[in-house]
Amino acid sequence: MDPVDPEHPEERGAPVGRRVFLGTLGLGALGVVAAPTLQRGLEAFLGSAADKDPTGLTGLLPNGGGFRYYSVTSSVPRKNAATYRLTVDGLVDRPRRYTLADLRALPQTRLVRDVQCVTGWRVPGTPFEGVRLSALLDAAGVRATAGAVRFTCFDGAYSESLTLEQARRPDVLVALRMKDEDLGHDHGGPVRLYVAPMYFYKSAKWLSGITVTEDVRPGYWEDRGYDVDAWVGRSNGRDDDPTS
Ligand SMILES: Nc1nc2c(c(=O)[nH]1)N[C@H]1C(S)=C(S)[C@@H](COP(=O)(O)O)O[C@H]1N2
Ligand SMILES: [Mo]
Repeated sequence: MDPVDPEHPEERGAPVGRRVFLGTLGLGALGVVAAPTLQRGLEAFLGSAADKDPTGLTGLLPNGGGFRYYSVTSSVPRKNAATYRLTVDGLVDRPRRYTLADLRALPQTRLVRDVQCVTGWRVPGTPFEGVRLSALLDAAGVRATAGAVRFTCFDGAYSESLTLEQARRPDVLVALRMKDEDLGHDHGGPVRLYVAPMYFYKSAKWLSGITVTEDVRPGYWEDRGYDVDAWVGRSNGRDDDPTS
């Protein structure tokens, strides 16, 4: 069987393309040695190459922090402080709509934990900062019949969910910053979910909706086989060290 990254099913059945790709990558790595000033361009190349690397080998190269840039859609609209909105609705007494300025004005929590993707890559000690999801839920007034939270994204495709108990953990953030900088577009900015104790697919990028529901509704990847309860080291048949 091909070692296909399940997050990039479009690579399936293209083994020749992969060999060609790895050959190209080898030349790129030589370029770093020969001409360090090309590093920036190489990082940009590796950033996009990692998206298409089903072998995971790009993760071993100096590509600026070990993150991969994932999106299940081919393009995502850009949102900024003027255009971004986050809605909180569903089984709540006080539905709300937040601007970026609204979110920035709320108390911020900073956490430093490892990031672990279910496909294997891990990034040590990454600061995330934002508003505790529990604070937004409390502000909305969750009704007694509620049991879960569903997250939707302005890419128009991705979704995630948590039980209410998971959502209320203090290490679950509506994140505005990563690595002590405002969250950039590629990493899901201006606002993404950050679920520290779970595999990174739980941390929905380009977050636009928080809907309180009765039951957990499986998210995008969960519909395609990932575990709904995504604790790092205790799900998806993996034994990684916990992240939180
Ligand atoms: N909207 C959206 N959120 C997403 C994804 C995605 O494709 N779209 N991928 C998930 C997966 S599988 C991972 S590993 C992380 C990747 O985050 P990064 O691109 O900032 O490294 O985002 C998660 N959140
Ligand atoms: Mo992932």
